[in-house]
Amino acid sequence: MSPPVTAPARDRLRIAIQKSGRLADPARSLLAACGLSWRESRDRLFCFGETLPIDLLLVRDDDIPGLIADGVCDLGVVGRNVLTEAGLARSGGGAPVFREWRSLGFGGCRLALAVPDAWDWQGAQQLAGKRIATSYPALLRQWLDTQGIDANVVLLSGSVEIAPRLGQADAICDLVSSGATLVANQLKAVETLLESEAVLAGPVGEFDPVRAGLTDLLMRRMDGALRVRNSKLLMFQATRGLLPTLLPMLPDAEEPTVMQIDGEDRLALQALCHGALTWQRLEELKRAGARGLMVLPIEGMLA
Ligand code: PRT
Ligand code: ZN
Repeated sequence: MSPPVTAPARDRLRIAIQKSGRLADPARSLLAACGLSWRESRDRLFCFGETLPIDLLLVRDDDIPGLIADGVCDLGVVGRNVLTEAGLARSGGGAPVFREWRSLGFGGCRLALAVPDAWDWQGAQQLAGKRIATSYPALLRQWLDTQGIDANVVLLSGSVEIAPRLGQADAICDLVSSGATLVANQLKAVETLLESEAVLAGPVGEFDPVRAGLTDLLMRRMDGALRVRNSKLLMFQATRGLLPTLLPMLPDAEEPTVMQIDGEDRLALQALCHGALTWQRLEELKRAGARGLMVLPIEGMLA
């Protein structure tokens, strides 16, 4: 029996992100918010980690699952749509190949089945014997199987939405975010196959101790960065009697820190708010008796 193949021990972690495209900037900003900084190679394909031994490889998003599966990269920021399609294609529906470490909250879209506006959609059985154009053949075949439908999958690498007008297909299965592309092509979404967003992905297997330690550190920082991304610290003063009115008005707030001032019932409060602290909300709080309202940005958080 041949020995198991394991990735060679490396003392640096390597993360693949999209070089350019929808996920490139948000992926970099998130990693920078985790305290990483890099020195870029001249060809702008490799970024050497300076603050931590965590390097970036800048590639096409479609290449990221393969780079992870082959052990060239340890982690990658990629759309769930791309990761799931590649996972199904590699595993044939068997044991999973990839692990989603975190959902990252950007790059949101859905993989949808769309048909011409003129169709009176009654359900999936209408697709029997029809041609469906897609760049996601494995996800589409899996969905068709669960529906018990025999249809022809037409593989296209781009411009899927014009396939029905060109007579290449009867329906399509493609990513939708605002829906404007479907409308422009006289199509309508009728089924959702997958809800997607950018994820931090890795292999299902374990890392060696050094990379496992770096991954743990990165996850802790990323959880903090994801948590505070849209959060603000609200500071204000109020009398104790007003708390039952004021606290429910705080947008998606954590339990506030309350400090007594003046030895009386006058309090200073600070609350971490995850919801939007609009001018309107601040004015409402002031009308309800809050004083000295101050909103502060949050740089980082470690639970
Ligand atoms: O060069 P590279 O291969 O790296 O980039 P790419 O052109 O393949 O990818 P890119 O940057 O377009 O998308 C990267 C990832 O962003 C995708 O894999 C998704 O996870 C995510 N994402 C989010 C989207 C969309 N929203 C999206 N709307 N990817 C593509 N679209 C396309 C869709 O294919 C369709 O053509 O936008 C059109 C529909 O948009 P609406 O707003 O009209 O519905
Ligand atoms: Zn791509």
